[in-house]
Amino acid sequence: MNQPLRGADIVMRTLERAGHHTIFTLSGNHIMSLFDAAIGTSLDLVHTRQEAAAVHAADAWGRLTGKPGIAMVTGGPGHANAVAALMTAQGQESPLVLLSGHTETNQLGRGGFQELRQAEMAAPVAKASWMATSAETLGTDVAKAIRIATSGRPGPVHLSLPSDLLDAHVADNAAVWPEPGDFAATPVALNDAAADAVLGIIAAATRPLLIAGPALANPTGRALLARIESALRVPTCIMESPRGFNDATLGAFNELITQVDLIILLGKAFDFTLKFGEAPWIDPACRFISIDPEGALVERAARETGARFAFGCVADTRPAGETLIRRAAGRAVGSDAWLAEARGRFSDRPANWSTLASQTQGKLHAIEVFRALKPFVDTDPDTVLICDGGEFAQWGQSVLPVPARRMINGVGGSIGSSLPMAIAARVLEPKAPVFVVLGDGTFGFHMAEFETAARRGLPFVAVVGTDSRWNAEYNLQVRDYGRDRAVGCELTPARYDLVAVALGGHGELVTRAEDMAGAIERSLASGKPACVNVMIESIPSPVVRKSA
Ligand SMILES: Cc1ncc(C[n+]2csc(CCOP(=O)(O)OP(=O)(O)O)c2C)c(N)n1
Ligand SMILES: [Mg+2]
Repeated sequence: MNQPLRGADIVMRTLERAGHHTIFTLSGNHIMSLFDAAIGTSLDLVHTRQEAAAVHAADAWGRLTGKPGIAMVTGGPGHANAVAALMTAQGQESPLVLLSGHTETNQLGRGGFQELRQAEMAAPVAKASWMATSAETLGTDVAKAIRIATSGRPGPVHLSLPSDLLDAHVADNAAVWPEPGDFAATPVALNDAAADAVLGIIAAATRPLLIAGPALANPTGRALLARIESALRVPTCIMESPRGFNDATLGAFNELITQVDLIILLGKAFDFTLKFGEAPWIDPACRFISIDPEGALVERAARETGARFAFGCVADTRPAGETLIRRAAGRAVGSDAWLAEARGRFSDRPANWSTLASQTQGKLHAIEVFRALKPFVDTDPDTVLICDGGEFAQWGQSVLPVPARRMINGVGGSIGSSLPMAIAARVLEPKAPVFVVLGDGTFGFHMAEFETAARRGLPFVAVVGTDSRWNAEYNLQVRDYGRDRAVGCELTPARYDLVAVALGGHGELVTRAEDMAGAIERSLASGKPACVNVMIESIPSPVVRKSA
C-alpha cells in the first residue's frame, strides 16, 4: 500500500540519504512515528536503556568516524536525560545530532504532555539547538544539524521534533529535500602567508611544542599529527584529559612543558588544562600561537597570554595542518634533538614500575591488571580501547598503548560513558577487540547496557577495577581535608561480573594476578559482552616524573 509521506518519513529518509545506518535511541510517545518510519529504510535502531547511553553511543560514533552519531529520544524527561550526556561530547569535540521528540506545536504553552523548553535546555551544551517549525522542511533541518555538527570545531547539535509535525502528511511536491551539498560545510583553509608566518615563528623558537585539541584524537587526527611532527620536526601531542598536564598518557609532561618556549595551539582551546599558561607550570617567557576554527577562541588565547601571543589565525584544524606540512617542505623548521628529547619525556615511566606488585592478599595492584591486558591491546591495530573513571583508569592510560581508536572521558571530565561507547564501537568494528577499562563506581552509571549489548550480539570486554571506593574523590578528601576527614566515598566489593551474567553477558572474577590473562582470553572467546571484575588495592593514580 502506498502510504502518504509523513514528516517522520522525511526525517528518516534524509538520514538515510546522508549515509547513516545506525540510530541510538530510547522510545517514547513523541517519537513512535519515527520508529514506524524506520520500517523499510536501511536504518537500524539500537534501543538503549537510558537516553544518556544513546547519546554516549552517538558520541563514540562521532569520535571514531568523524561523521555525526545520531541519537533519538522522546520529549520532556527523555530529552532531559539525553542533554546530560551532551556535555561529554561537547568537551571532546565530537560531532553528533540529538533528535528529540517534542510536545505538539498546537499544545505549546497550554501544558502539553511532557512540555519542556527543550531547545533552551540543550543550548549551553550544543553548537546549535532549535525546534523544527514545519513538516515540509524537516529534511533541511536535519541536513543543517548534520552540517553544523561537523563544521569547524565539531560538536553536538540538538533538534526538537514536535510530534504533530512528524505525524503530518506532506504532499510529495511540498517536501523540501536537502541537496547533497547541504550536509557539509566548506572547510576553512589556512592561507599560505599565515602558514609561512607560523613556520617562521616556530623556526625561531628553540623548544616548540604543538598541542592539538580533542577533535584530533581519532585515527585520521593522529595520522595527521604524526605527519606534522615528521614534516616540521616539532613534537606534537593531544591534550584531551581534564587532568591536563597530569594526563597519565603524556608521561613526564609536567617537566617537559616547563622547558617549552613556544606553544602552537592547533584547534586546542586555551583553558584550564593549560593551567591558563601561568608560571610555574609554563615559562613566563613562553610564547603562544593559536590556530583555531573559532575566532572567539583565538581572541581568548590572545587575551589570556597578552604580550606573549605571537600569532593567531582562524582556520579549520585539519586543512591548517595540511598547509603547514606543505609549506614546511624543504625548510628547516624544528630540531631533531629537541624532538627526540620531547618524545623521551612522553614515553617516560618510572623504572620501579616494572617490579610494582600488590601488597595485599586477594587483590591486585592496578599495574598488574594492565600488564596482563597490554599484550591483548597490542595485538591488533584496529583494537578499540576506552578508558573511563578515576584512579584505576589513569593507571590504564599510563601503562597501556594508545591505539588509534582510543577514547577517554575527555576535557568535559565526565565519567560513566564507556559501556554505551563500547556498544557503538562494536557496531562499527566487526572483528578487532573492544576493551573498556573502568572503575567500580563508574561501572554503575550504565551497567544496564550489558543487556543492550547482549540482546544485539555486540561483544566487548570491560575490565573493572573494584577497589570498593570512589577513589579519585577519596584521594581529594585526603589531600584537602586529611585522612581522618575522608567521608562518604566507600562502595562494596559488588559482583559486577554477575551483573553481566544476569543480563546475558559473560563474567569473570579475578583476585590473583596470574588469573588475569585467562580471564581475558575466556571473555574474548565467549563472544558476549563480558565483565572482568578485578579486586584491586585502592591506590592513587600514578605520578610520572622524568627518569634519571
Ligand atoms: C559525571 C561525573 N560525576 C562525578 C564525577 C567525579 N568523579 C571523578 S572520578 C570519580 C570516582 C570514580 O570512582 P571509580 O570509578 O570507582 O574509580 P577509582 O577512582 O576508584 O579508580 C568521581 C565520582 C565526574 N568526573 N563525572
Ligand atoms: Mg573505585
